[in-house]
Amino acid sequence: MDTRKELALKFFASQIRLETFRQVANLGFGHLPGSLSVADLLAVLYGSKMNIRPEEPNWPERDIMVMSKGHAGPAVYSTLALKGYFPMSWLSTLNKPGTRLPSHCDRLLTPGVDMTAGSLGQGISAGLGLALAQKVKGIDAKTYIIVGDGECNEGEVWEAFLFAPQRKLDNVIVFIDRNLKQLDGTTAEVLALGDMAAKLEAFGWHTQTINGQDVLAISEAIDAAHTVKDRPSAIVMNTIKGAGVKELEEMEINHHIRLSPDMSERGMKVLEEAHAALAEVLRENNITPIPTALDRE
Ligand SMILES: Cc1ncc(C[n+]2csc(CCOP(=O)(O)OP(=O)(O)O)c2C)c(N)n1
Ligand SMILES: [Mg+2]
Repeated sequence: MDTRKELALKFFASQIRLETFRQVANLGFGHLPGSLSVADLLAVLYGSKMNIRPEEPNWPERDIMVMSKGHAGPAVYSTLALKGYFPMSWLSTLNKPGTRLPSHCDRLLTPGVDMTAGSLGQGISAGLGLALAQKVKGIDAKTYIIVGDGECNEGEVWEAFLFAPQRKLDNVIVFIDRNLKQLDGTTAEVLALGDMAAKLEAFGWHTQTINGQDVLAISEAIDAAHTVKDRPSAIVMNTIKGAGVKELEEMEINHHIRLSPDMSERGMKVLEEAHAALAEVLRENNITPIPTALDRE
């Protein structure tokens, strides 16, 4: 991938961060840090990899994305709104009565959400079922599944880790968001996972370990995974819970947070400045941003 594409993806990721922060700040509380750690991955998937039709969310031949750590809904909604699945104005309804954007992803409520999740462990299993269905139906498409590291404490996840190699699901990439934190502590304290890549390798997966905040590394790892035949791929992404907003990154317990008006203002300022700086780099280098719904507003 050339530098120009990388910068366009960085810009898209920063837009996703900004809209994600805005949604949660508007509500006043939510799973913001765990949403920010996957912003770069969502930017790469929806900005350059996935074969999708936002105007036809249920197109049978689409690539599928399952946010198994369903509490990262706000990051998914920002991405989907920017891609044009539904109006940007829905973002201000996050988790409010009557909303179509609940705190956790729900496929029956939100256009573009391929699988309901929130009860940790279930999304990966359901996602592998969707990937198997693609194979059975002869659909040449991919399934991307995003799993939390704390989520990997669920036994069901390990059942899924056994299932995918057995079925040779080479249309699947599972991303492990290795931000080292759980709900009320570090993953090491709660139930240590050890070397996830080595464990998955032993289970028969093709594995890679990357910096999950680096759009170039993410893009290259996905391309490498797509060359693998007859076995599923896992990408362990070393990430930071709260990535992009130092104040959130540095909070010790930062799973579900309450945002004071001051914190909201400080966070928005940081993200807006970062976004404006990237916009300037794009302008100076005559780089076309990834098209989003904001272009039409
Ligand atoms: C089956 C189940 N048990 C417990 C919870 C409560 N819970 C919600 S998020 C969370 C921690 C998840 O940690 P991780 O997967 O690492 O998420 P991230 O750090 O990416 O936010 C827990 C225990 C749940 N949603 N589902
Ligand atoms: Mg975690």
